[in-house]
Amino acid sequence: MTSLSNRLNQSDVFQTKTSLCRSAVGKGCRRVSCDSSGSPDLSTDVETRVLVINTGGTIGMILHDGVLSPEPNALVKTLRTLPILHDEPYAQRTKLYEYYKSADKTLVLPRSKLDKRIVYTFLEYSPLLDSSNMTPKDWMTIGKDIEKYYEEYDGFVVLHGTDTMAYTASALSFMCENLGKPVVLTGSQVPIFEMRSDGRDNLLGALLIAGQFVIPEVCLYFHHKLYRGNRVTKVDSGSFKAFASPNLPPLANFEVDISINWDTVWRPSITAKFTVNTQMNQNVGLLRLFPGITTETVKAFLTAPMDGVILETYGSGNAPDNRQDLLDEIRKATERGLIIVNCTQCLKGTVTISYATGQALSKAGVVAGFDMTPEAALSKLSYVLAKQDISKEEKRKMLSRNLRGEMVADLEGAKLSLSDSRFIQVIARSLSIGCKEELEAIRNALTPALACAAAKNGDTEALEAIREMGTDLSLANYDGRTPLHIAACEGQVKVVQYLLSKGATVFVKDRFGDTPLRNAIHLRRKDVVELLRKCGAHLSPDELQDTGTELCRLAASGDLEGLKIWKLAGVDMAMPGYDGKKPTEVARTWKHNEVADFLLA
Ligand code: ASN
Repeated sequence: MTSLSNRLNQSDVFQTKTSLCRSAVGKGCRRVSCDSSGSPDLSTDVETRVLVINTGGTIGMILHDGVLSPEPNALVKTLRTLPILHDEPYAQRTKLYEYYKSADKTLVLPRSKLDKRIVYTFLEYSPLLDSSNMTPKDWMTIGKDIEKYYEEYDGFVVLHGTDTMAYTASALSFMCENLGKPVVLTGSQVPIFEMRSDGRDNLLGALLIAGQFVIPEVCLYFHHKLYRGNRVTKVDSGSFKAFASPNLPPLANFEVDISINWDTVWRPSITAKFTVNTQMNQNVGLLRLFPGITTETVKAFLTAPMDGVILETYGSGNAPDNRQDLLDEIRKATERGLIIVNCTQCLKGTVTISYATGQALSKAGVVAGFDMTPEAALSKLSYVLAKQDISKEEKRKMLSRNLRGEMVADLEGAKLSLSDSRFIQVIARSLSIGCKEELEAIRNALTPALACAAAKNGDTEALEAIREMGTDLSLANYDGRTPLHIAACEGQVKVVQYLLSKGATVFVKDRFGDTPLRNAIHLRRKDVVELLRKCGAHLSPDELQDTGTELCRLAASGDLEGLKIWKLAGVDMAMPGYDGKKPTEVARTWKHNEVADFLLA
């Protein structure tokens, strides 16, 4: 690793490297080594990058004539003056602004407990919106920006008003298909410019998540808790604790320590690249039942252009079964092809068919929405209905399936509990351990090491047994290396395939800053590189730092096979080396014409 002082002395090398890092909302990431006085190599800060998309909301509002409204270009200026949210001495010492070329939009947090430096860059929308003014078009803009900058950042924070944040979070969770990085929505109840504001804490928490933990979900961070985005609802307009997630415990709690509930983190179970699907059907609506609702109201609501309706019912999904008029309207609508999803009006709980009143709706063709929030149900309906290539019946099936952890369907939840695991029981017995917390502690201590060993040996059966204990197969060992790192190094293709199909994250970096893809490239595991790429793996800007030089080295030695692997990994083969020369030029100089032709092709 190059020390900062070395790098600064070699200004030409520095220039070459900065050319990797483009302007405004830009590319690039560094590893910087220096202590607070600027001496080299006493400690190492790994920088991670977060893109902060500012859409508006109270967090950046200012009082004008007695009312709050969003203030353009104010947030970054204020944050720059707050040491807890920006370390200006570090920025100066490490020439941060020269490196990222976006001085006016880039800030850096003080070093975190995990020795990370989170460098964050703002992308501010214009106009900034109160979230009450937001529409699906704004969700699409956010989704598209996440897609556009996906490879340049380790995570994303979306600053948003609280009023409709639960809708945006739900919609983004469906739009983002095969998400592999954290997207964290946050905002505040009081503007960040005021003395007593929750905005500073909320922004800091969201940045710490997005910059340090590979939680591949659209989440919402508020008042010391990280929630799954499609599980939240705004419950209090006058409290800092504005959100609740009634049917799912938080993904993380920020107390003295940050504790992540890894078992709850949602992971996609198919191997495909990240994409953003912005097609949403807007002919959807929410109809809340109430005693005495008239047939005319129901009929009017269920007519064209409506394509789908969330019916908010009583208790565990009940509607009056003594109102044949209502049930007839509902049945006629579903027979016409309208999709109706049953969600409960209760804040907590699920739709079941334990009552005759609930069964009446399912007989009328209504799909059970189980424990979805109305916000999640509405955006899921909008997302599913917009799909062009599937039939009505498939859409109905899709709606009753869990797509992004938005619900627990009745047949799910068959997961083995920790106490069902024979393996853990044997260990627990020999250690005379009985209580749940102690069992969990053993599991957490043992399983990462066991899973890594199984990955090395190509033992997918053992991995499956470990997974059945309820263990997250993305957990890392003492070196921050996950089973996927190990399998990638060893070229265990079957294991890689298995892990990816179980949602193992491709973006986790070990303590040397390396992803499984980087490991596979170095050890020339062609099949593994291919598989990882299929899942959307890419080298981070940090990992790409010295790639040009590596390509030139391979070109100089005529190592065609080595170069092919880098190409397979999606790397730009024209990246210059430390001296600005491109690999093709180097290959020609050394008369490796076949290599030069390959590089040009
Ligand atoms: N009206 C604001 C908004 O949703 C409320 C807030 O952010 N606290 O934009």
